[in-house]
This record gives sequence, structure tokens and C-alpha cells, in this order.
Amino acid sequence: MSDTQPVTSIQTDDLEMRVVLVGPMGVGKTSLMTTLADGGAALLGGTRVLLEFDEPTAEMIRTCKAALDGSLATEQFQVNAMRPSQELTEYRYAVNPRISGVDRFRFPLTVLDMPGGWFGPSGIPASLARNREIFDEFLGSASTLLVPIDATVLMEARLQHQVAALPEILRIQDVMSAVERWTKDRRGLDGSPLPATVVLCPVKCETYVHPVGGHANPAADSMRELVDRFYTAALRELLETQQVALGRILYCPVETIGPVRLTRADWVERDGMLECRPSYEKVGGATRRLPHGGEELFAFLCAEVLTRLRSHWFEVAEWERTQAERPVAPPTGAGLFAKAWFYLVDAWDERTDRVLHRQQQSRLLLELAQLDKAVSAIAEREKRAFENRPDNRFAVLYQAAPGWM
Ligand SMILES: Nc1nc2c(ncn2[C@@H]2O[C@H](COP(=O)(O)OP(=O)(O)O)[C@@H](O)[C@H]2O)c(=O)[nH]1
Ligand SMILES: [Mg+2]
Repeated sequence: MSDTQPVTSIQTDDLEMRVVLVGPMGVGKTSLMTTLADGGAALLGGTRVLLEFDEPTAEMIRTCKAALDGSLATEQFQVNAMRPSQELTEYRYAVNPRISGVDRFRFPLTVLDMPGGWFGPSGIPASLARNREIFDEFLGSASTLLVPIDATVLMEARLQHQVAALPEILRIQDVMSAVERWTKDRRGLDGSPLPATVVLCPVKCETYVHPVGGHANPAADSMRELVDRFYTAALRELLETQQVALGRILYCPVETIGPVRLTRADWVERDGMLECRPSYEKVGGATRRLPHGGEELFAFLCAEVLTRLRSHWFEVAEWERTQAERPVAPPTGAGLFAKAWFYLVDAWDERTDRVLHRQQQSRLLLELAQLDKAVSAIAEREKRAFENRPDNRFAVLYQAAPGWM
């Protein structure tokens, strides 16, 4: 079967995962992107599924990894090793489950990283107005919004005036405005509504998560409660008051560095704004990053598009079946001569054509069975990550009723 066979109502262009990262400057957006790439590589290593990057994306990830690795290279962990970005950055990956040597099931995964300065007091500079248009255009066609949350700021605000300053420091109103605009503009390339998931990702959270394979950390419950109080509640309010449509809210803490622990958090006032300045120490003299959460986040992003991809190709296989089972008969109303001609000449072509459709259907069904095997690691990780069990790091915070769109 040719890869370009035009058969179904679903546009293959829709089989792309588009994700937008929103959050203030320095919250950890670019580090989160890098950890997502680490997670994809770890999850797909040892499977036949390829993770591909375009060259600029590979370069950006190399730079970011080098900066994060460098923050652990010195005796003290270096806070703020990364340079903030003023540019809108597009990360382009593709997930390619190569089956029988063909790229039929390859799908792009594109993440747009907004410059955090847009949420600052000065907003978007006029010189970047075009960037804003690109951002809005992309936002309308994204099916997922990733919201990194500075867990250290959230958890270390203990005094009343610090807690009161949290919405301003974390720019929660700006985040909610982006969610609102997104849910209202959201459409697929064929104009149909897209699934909409908000993923709340606490970052800088290593001190507050359940350690992998260790005892439960009571701080993990407090972090979850604070995320609920400041973010889930605001999202639910949007759902109720603005009638926005949302499919799911997920909770996915991500450690982009790993072996560091908070030693102190100083609160200082700068330009009339309260600021949290954390200090960390390395755990056990660590020199290598040990990120966590990137695999689960990657699995979730892929699982969503894989569902769409499977149903697209099952629909194609079904179309092939209907073509293979069409009756071989002359056109209705054909005269005697036309009928005779049909059975003598055309019928053979038609029969050959049906055999080809049957072969294409069988081949597709075989490939789909191989696809399921190839991506089983992704599907299993996604299912296990977000299931409801005690001391799970990850959670589904909200799930719309079936048929909500
Ligand atoms: N302790 C800790 N620091 C982090 C983590 N992720 C990011 N950072 C720090 O936060 C700084 C800003 O991160 P960056 O990804 O550039 O933020 P962005 O401006 O939102 O893109 C980096 O220099 C890192 O040192 C994390 O998981 N833990
Ligand atoms: Mg950045």
C-alpha cells in the first residue's frame, strides 16, 4: 500500500502532539523540556521505537544538559545555571515506531517554550509582537498545556505575608489567563475540538517528593495540597465560571536534577516584590543528574496521540476491507454488450483490485498488532504512572465526564 493513499476522514496532520509550556521566568520550563527528552530516551531505549530530534532541538537540549550537568560539577550546587531565554523556542521531536521498515506510524511531538518574561511586569516587548502571534496560533492547536510550578517557593512560604505573595510570585493569574485563552481557541487542523489536558508539574521539588524506592515523604502530601489549593482550585473555578472545556488535569512532579536537597530558603524584598532565594546541597557528593518524572510525562504525551494514531489506521484498514468486499458486478443499467464486456474484460481487473485491497487490509492489521507490541512500554508506563494508589507521585486530579467535548 502506498503511504499517501487518501482514505479516511481523519487528517494525518492531526496525528501530531502539540504542547505548550507556560510559566514565569526561571520557574524551570527549559529544564523540564530537557528532562522530557531524557525521559523519552530512557523509556524508548531498548524498544524498536526511535526518538528523533531536528538539529536545532538536539543542540538546545545539549546546551541545556551541559548547563544542568555543570551545576553539579562544582563542590556546591550552582543555582540558576541556565540563562533565561527571551525568544519563543520550538522543540521538535518525532516518535517513530518503525514497523516493517516503514514510517507510517511516525508522529511529531512539538513543544513550544514561551519566554517567561512575558509574564513579567513589562510584558511582551513591541519588537516581539510577531512572536506573540506565533504563540497564539500554536496555542489554539495544542492539545496539552504543561505548567511547571516552583515547588520550593510554594512549600517554603511559611509566614503569612509570604503565603499572601504566592499568587503574584508564581504569576498564577497569568497562567490561568493562558489556560482560558487556550481552552476557548482550541481546535484541530480540521477545525474539530482537540482533547485538552493541563499537566501541573511541580519542579524544584526533590525535597518534597516520595523518594524512588524509599520511605514515604510526608512533605509530598503537603505539596499536593498546596498545588490543589493554588492551581487546581483556580482551574476548577475557570471550569465553572468561564464554561471552559477541559478533559483532564494531571499532577506530575518532575525532578530535573535529582540528587540535591534544600538547605535554606531566604525571603528578600527586591523592587517592592518578595523573592524566595533557595540554597541547596548535593546529596552524597553527587556529580551526575538523576532526573525523575520525565519518563511518565513523555509516556502520557505519547499515549494520547497513539490512541488517535491507532484509530486512524484501524479506520484505514476498515476502508480497505469494504473495498475488498465490494461485489464484482457491471454498472447498474449497463446494456447487454456492456455487461458482456464487463465479465470478459473489466471483471478481472476489479477482482485483482479487490485482492490488493484485501492484502493491504491484512498487512495493516498485522502492522497494527506489531505497533501495539512496540509501544507497550509507553502504554504500560502511562497506565501505571497515573493509577490511583497510596504514595504515588503522580495523580489524575480531574477527569471530565465521558463525551464532554
Ligand atoms: N533545585 C532545582 N533547581 C532546578 C530544577 N529545575 C530547574 N532548576 C533551576 O532553575 C533554573 C531556571 O530553570 P530554567 O529551566 O532555565 O527556567 P525557565 O526560565 O522557566 O526556562 C535553572 O538554572 C536550574 O538551576 C529542579 O528540578 N531542581
Ligand atoms: Mg527557559
